[in-house]
Amino acid sequence: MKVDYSLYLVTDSTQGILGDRDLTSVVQAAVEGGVTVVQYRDKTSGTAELIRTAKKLHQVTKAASIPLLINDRLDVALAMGAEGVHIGQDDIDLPTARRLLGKAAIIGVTANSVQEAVKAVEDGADYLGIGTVYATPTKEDTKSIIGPAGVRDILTEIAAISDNVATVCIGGINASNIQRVLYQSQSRLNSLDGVAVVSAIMASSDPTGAARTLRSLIATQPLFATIQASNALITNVVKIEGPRIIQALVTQSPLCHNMTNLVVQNFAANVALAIGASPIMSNNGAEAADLAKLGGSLVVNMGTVTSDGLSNYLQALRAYNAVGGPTLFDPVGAGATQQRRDAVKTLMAGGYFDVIKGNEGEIKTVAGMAGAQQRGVDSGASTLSLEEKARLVQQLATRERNIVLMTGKVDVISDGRRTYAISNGHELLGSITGSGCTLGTTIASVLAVHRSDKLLAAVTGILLYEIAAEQAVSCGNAHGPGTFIPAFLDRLYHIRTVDVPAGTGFENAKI
Ligand code: 3NM
Ligand code: MG
Repeated sequence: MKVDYSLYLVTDSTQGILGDRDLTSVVQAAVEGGVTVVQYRDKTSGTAELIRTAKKLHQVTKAASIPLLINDRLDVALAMGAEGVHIGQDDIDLPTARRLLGKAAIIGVTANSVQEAVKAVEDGADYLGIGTVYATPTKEDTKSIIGPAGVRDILTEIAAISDNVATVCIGGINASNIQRVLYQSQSRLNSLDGVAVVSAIMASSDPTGAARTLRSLIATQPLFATIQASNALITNVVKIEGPRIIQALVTQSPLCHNMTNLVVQNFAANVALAIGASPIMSNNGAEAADLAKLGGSLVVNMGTVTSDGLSNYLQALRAYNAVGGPTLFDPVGAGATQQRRDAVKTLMAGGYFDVIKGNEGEIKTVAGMAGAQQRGVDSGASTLSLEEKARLVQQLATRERNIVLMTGKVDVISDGRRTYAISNGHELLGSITGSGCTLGTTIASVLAVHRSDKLLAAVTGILLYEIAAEQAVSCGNAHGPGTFIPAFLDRLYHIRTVDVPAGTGFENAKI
């Protein structure tokens, strides 16, 4: 039997989710919405009741020609003739289950780690339920939260040993994250066959509509997905294309929505104006959905985190993700406190960032490196060689399937395939406040007008910014931090008024 695993519904055994609704009619409604597999999972009912309910569910699934699988209870599956079972790591072992149920039965296994996955595949599992992706109130005794990157590690490993085991992921998946999880978990060799959910359908007051929405989200690419991952070399391309992209920035004047800290709000708005973008400084998540529709980009600068701020960031991030608006994350001082480390995790689990930009300490924290304790929001002493930086940045970009920029005397940027070091800029940028934050504003502004190759857009933003800093000093108007700021803003402003590409200074790109 060829099974379509794309939308796999697991029923819930607690009364909480179901309320006073009848299980069979909720499943019936979900099947009408396009669920492709049903697993009957019931940890509380007695055996006779389990068999009775399973028979009723089987009527529903048979009518729709989709399989019904029973969680854990082979006896129930055998008694009522289900198409198969799902077994957890603490349930009966797979070889025994296979011997009892026969070759034709569908047998799925929960896998929490690469080891569990490999073992299940070697033992002949038909599919794997990979999780827990995100913490979920539906199952509180989950072993470890592995995120989309953990799912991808498993997919990568099993691709080497089998090309016919199916895979679904489970845990905290819903309409707000399903596309991103599918996108970020995709490995070079394979991708998930589907997604398993409990509450996203079972807890909905409209299970048909919920299933239909999930099906259509599964069938389409998220809007933030790069249309085609580019392999174009940027080194020379950016010297010609960069100035053209800056021209587009000036012509289109895209909105650049900044959720940033009080210290840099004014400076960031001035930088955005100087380069031709239209800044809005708003930390209010409630208006993000309206702003996201205006076609611009979002900067989330975690300058000062409060729980209130965090939910505003999440609301905005989801709004921009929903319309495919470019998003940039500046995890300011990420490693300084536990609160900030938690905020990083919450934000990255809550939405997709096209670019993560930070100094060495911040990027180490985001990558989850041990010992990344920061003292303040400054990066502290550098401990990595350029080669180590490049490897870390490349790995993090691969993990998140986005672009990662580590700023410093030499900036290192990667989209996971292409990694570059850029050594433009001036040391006076290190003597003024907000220079890192406003680089984020600049990159996000460029991304708003150039999305087909986001790495090219980000490198263009860096060069625009850093070459302007060099010119501010070389034209003789900057004598220290005080005079540097106006001279820098003037150069940023000037760069858009010159002939393209001559006069932009992009020929001085050190990439
Ligand atoms: N198994 P929801 S997580 C049944 O990690 C189950 O193996 C999990 O529920 C695992 O879609 C889970 O409501 C519950 O988050 C998933
Ligand atoms: Mg189990």
